[in-house]
Amino acid sequence: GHQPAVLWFTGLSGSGKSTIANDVERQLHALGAHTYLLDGDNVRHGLNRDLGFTEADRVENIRRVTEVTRLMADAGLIVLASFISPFEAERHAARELIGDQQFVEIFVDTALAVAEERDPKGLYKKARRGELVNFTGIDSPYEPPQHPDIHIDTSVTTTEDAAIAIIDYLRARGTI
Ligand code: GGZ
Repeated sequence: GHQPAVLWFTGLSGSGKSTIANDVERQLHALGAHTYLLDGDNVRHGLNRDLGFTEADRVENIRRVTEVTRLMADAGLIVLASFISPFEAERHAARELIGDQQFVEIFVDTALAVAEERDPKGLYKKARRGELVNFTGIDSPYEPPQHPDIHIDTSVTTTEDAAIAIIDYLRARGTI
């Protein structure tokens, strides 16, 4: 059987973390694993609708998400969490709560210039114009993980290869 786990994707807006997480989830399903993917789309419109993008609100966003991932892992799921999660302290707290055994930190490492060039929602453009404040990478910090379990350099790794590397890692760890 599969072991519960929390796959924690961190990276800039536009880094590709949700695309990779979706691909990993699809492959996990194909292997018969029970999964749930948490991201800004299904959390910030519901559970965390009271939160914005100040430092304090991001801290609280990640704190609540961390608690939810723990509940879901306790229920036996392989949880995929895809959030910018810009601060080292909250990612560390997530690892502490979930436990090293189940927590997998995946750094989707994309240069700011590349994420900004993609800009699928035009948010970077708005941030540069000053129409959106506290935007990660522009006027809000991103602290890169120093020791992620998996480091994906998107300048040399495709989405497909990244997903395969993550699946291989989970096999080697005995999660799947
Ligand atoms: C960063 C923002 C902001 C600001 C709206 N800064 O690329 P997206 O659009 O679809 O994903 C981003 C998402 C980030 O939410 P998270 O919950 O992952 O952030 S955090 O972990 O820091 O709490 C982006 C959109 O929300 N978005 N305003 N100011 N991203």
